[in-house]
This record gives sequence, structure tokens and C-alpha cells, in this order.
Amino acid sequence: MGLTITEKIIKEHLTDGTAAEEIPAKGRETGLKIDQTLTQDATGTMAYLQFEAMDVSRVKTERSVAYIDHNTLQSGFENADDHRYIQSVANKYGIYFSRPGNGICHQVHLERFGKPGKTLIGSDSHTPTGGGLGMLAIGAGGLDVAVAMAGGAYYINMPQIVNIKLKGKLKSFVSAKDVILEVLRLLSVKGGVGKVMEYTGEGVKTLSVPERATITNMGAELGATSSLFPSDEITREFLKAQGREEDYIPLDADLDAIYDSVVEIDLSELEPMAACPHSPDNVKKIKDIGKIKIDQVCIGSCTNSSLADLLTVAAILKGKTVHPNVDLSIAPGSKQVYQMLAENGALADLIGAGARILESACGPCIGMGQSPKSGGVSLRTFNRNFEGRSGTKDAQVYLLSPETAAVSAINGVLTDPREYGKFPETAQPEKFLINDNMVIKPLDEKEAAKAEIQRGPNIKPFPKNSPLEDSIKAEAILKVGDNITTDHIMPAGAKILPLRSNIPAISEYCFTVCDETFPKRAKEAGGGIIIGGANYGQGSSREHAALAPLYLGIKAVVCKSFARIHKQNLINNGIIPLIFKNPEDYEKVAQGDRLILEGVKEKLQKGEEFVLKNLTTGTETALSGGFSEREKDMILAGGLLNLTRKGN
Ligand code: MIC
Ligand code: SF4
Repeated sequence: MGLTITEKIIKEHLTDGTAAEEIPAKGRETGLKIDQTLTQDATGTMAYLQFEAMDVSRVKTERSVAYIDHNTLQSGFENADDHRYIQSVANKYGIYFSRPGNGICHQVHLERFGKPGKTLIGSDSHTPTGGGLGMLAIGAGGLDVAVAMAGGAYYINMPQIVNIKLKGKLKSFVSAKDVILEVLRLLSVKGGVGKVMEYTGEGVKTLSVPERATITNMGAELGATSSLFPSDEITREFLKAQGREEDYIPLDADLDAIYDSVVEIDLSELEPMAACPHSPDNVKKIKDIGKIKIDQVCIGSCTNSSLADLLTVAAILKGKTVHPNVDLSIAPGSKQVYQMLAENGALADLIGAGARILESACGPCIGMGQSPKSGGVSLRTFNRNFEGRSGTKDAQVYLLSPETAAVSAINGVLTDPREYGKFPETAQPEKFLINDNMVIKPLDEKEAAKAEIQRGPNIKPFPKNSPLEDSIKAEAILKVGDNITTDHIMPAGAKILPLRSNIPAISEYCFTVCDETFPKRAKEAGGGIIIGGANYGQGSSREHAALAPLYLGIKAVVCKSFARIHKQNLINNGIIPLIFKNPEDYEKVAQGDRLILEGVKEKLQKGEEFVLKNLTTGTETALSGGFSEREKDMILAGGLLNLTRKGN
């Protein structure tokens, strides 16, 4: 039987005693050997505190890289303290350190480190960007990344594999962003949960590596475990242009590979589209949305900040002026992109048109500046438009391509870029500018033994959980609806992000997007149970969306379904995630009801159904867990760190 690309990579990386030729059954928990890891600073501090607690002298991966790209606005000592801490850990433990200014982790990793056929996990949900190079790249919680750095396996449930078959060629002014927006329109933000999206077909040959990476990047918005493209001659050309042709291997699905489902997309039929507020799957054609007045345009983020993207933007803006009512900001994805734009003059075209040029970092994508005006309409080439994420609660954020963003910035209204006229073709370089002077190599083992870790006052200890209680009696402290994101649970932005290393302080903002009183109420009640709808915890990999509720005393989350990374983060930290067996039972619990779960340990161990008794209404509701043996042990111990300590 032929194999898919995903199965080929998984087969090469099985760790859990499965015979090498066997492909694990769908849904089975599967341990993978991890070749590469990446962290970013907003999740990295926690990941490295956890790594330090594991008492390993050096990372065991082929390549681990620590990036500083999220918390780059230093309006107090906090972020700078965290950067220094991460740099000192990287130095000591064999991790490459990408300095602030070197760029967004996913863009830099694609350019300088990613390799076809390898496994990569990163403490950031957009790690699947690496799938553009034919790697199996997966977003994970910081603790999972710490375990992988220490040589441990990373566990996934053997995914369904969806074949997205591309044919035809994109027309002018239609871009890779429109491809992934189409996939989101077809499949929704829950459509990828438990799945890997594999792109095949003749259309693949028409897409460059950065275009492929835009598509795999936003596979995160489908909730997919990963997304990937074959590794082919286009991959070889890209790696060669990055001066690392030796990293190339060809990788493709077998002709008789069997997929769980197939989605066909004709690239030549796509039109410019946008994801409308407030969800990446609320996708419409630009021409159907109409010429709405806009206040802001932001170009950049790990989705659309490649050299090719910004050269096109520069060509569109050359000799023009940004509309007087529009604020345009541009953040090149990496130092390589930035310097090349500078050297070929495109940067001058961007500046000349009136763009506000930002540093190479996440910036406005995570609310680190550039929040729109009250009720402002902001067009962004980013990947997430969740309510409030921009830093302005009532802003209306649209996600779209660099072409649509640039043309609209000139016109002051949302514009179908095809109205611009002739597409300004740009020449792509045969060689990228290679200068890794902003990547610091770690110390050798002898030197490392003497190196000190620098810990600033912003870094507070990691919250500890106690082993699972047999009876959980608590209030339904909060009830929320479907598609709650980690930006609802633990908001980010310039004000809150500097508290990422200080769980007691950051907890004061937990769920405040939904309910300002939540942290206070939870503390007064001594914790509680959270009731949620479908796809609870979609979005980022931030562990803080588990750590802050843990700190506030949350014992269990009961909902209709979970997003993959968040569910894992809850388990890793000893909060039990349970699912309504019958989704309609969601209606049987109201916020404030007194609830009790009894015989929890035995039911967990035996894999039995849980019963949620509602002491306020007298009703009973069946809940399921569906945990693997490994997950059961983690929940019983009160989290993975407790379990590791117990094992020692
Ligand atoms: C995001 O895009 O939401 C982030 C910020 O990159 C997160 C990580 C974080 O919260 O630190 C992600 O995608 O995982
Ligand atoms: Fe950074 Fe935005 Fe990408 Fe997250 S989605 S890694 S915040 S650029």
C-alpha cells in the first residue's frame, strides 16, 4: 500500500515500540522522535523554566532554536529580562539564539533551519509554516517542547490525512493567501482538528516555497495538527538560494497513497478574498464585501512577510501615496527580507509611499502596538482576527493578501486588487542574502558547564498543581459559547504580554475579554469548573491559557469539543478536560450552578464515563474523557512535571 508524505515522515520517527513498518491506526496515540524544536519569547520563558527543571545538561535534538520576536516592545524591564534569561539558557544548553531584530521565528526557521522530511515542534501554533518545505512541523505547548529538547517523544493522535489537490495556476492579483482562505471557507476553523492537510496535484508546482508556507502557516486556523507540501525541485531551488542545497531531499506521496478525504481546488478559479470579523473562516470575496472605508492597513506577520510578498507590495506602492485616512504599517518577516528590501531599493519605495516601517517581529499581529482607532476598520495580511486581539476591542479586522492590502491602502477603501491595472511583476533573487550574524551559536559543553543563567525579577516560579482529587465539587464559574479562543482565555497585547513569566500577575487578565469579573470571582470561589461549547481553546499554543486558570483554581473544563493544543496543555498541567457525551447537555448547566464529579480517579483509570451532577437543578449529565494511559497518568499526578518528579 502506498504512503502519504505524512505517513512517510511519521514512519521514520516512531518511538513508542511500534514496528517500524507499521503505520499506527487512526486516532491512536503515537510517539514521535523530534529532530528540531523552536521556541519564541512569549512562550519560551515558561518552556525553559520547565526544561531547567528536567535536569538535562544539553538539548538532545539535532537543532533547537530560541527566537525573540513577540515581546519586542520594551516599555519596562520585563521583556528585556526575559530576553536575557532565554539567551543565557540557550547559551548553556546547546540552543541557537535568534536575537531580537532577526525576525519572526517561522519566517527565519523557514529560511535558515527547516529541512524536508524532518520533524519540528515549536511552542507556537504557527510552527506548521515549516510544512512549506516538506517537514512535519507541529505547534505544541512549551512543556511538550521542553520534553522534546530533553530527548523525549512528542505525542500526537495518528491524524486523518486530507488531500488538498490543487490544479491550475493563480491569476494575477490572486495569491497564496486566497488559497488558504478558500480552504478555511470550505472547512471552517474546526475543520482540521485531528487532521493533517497534505497538498498535492499539478497546482503545487506553480507555488514557491514562501507561498506554500503562507498556506501551511494558516492551516493552524483550521485547527489542523499540521499541513505540508511535497519537497520537490522548487524546494531544492529555494534551499539552494538560501545556500543550503545539501539540506534538500525529495519527498512526495506514493501514487497509490490512500487519503481519508480529498478536497479539490482549481487555483485558476480563485478570486481575492478576505476573512471578515471576527473569525478566520468568515471568508467572502472582496467584490462581495464591497468598498468599505478603512482606517488602517498592516502588512507582515509570519503568514505574509516574505521577500516576495514585500517586493510585490513595494511595486504596487511605488510612486503612490497612502490614502490620507489610512495608517499603513509594514513589518518585514526577517532581517534577511529587511536587508534585501533595503539593498534593492524596494524599502525606499515603501517609505516613499508613506508606510510606517516596523522592526522584523510579530508586532501588531499580537497587539504589540498599532492598535486601530475605536471601531476602526483594519486590513491585515495576518492570520487571526479574533475579537480584541488587535488591542482595540471594537475594531473590525479583515485578513487578506498583501496585494489586496497594498491596493486598498492607496484607495482608502477595501479594493479588489484587480482594479489596480497591470500586475507589477517582480524579479525573485537567485540567491538570498545570507548573513546569520544575529544568530548566536551556543557555548561548547566545557564552557557551558560554567555558564550562569540570568534571571530577572520578572520571572516568577512556575505554579504547582496537586494530584487529582477523587471528588470535584465546584461552581460552574463561567459558561462560554463555541469557538472560544486562547485570546479570550488569556489575552495578549502590549500590556499583558510582559507578564508571561509571572503567572500570578497575568492571571488577573484571565477571561477578561468575556467577563471582567472572572479572575476575582474565581479567586473568591476558590476555583470552579468552566463550561464551554465546541472547539474550546482554538488558536494559539500559549500554555498560559491553562496556567492562569490553574492558578485561579480551575479543576476541570467541560465542553462540547476541544482544540488540540489547548487540550494537551490542560492535561499537561493537570486540569481535566471532559466532553459532553450528548452535546445538547451543554444547555443543562448554567453559570453559577453547583456541580459535583464523583469517583473521578477510578473512572479515569478504568476509562469509564464521568457523571456531572448538577446540585442546583438535580440533573445528571454523562461526560467522556477518551484519555490515553499516558494522559491518565498525567491527570492523576496533577500534570506532567509532577509525574516526572514522581518518576525520579
Ligand atoms: C499567536 O499568534 O497567537 C501567538 C502569540 O504567536 C501564539 C503564541 C503565544 O501566545 O505566545 C501562538 O500562535 O501559539
Ligand atoms: Fe507572531 Fe502573529 Fe505569527 Fe503568532 S501569528 S507567531 S503573533 S506573527
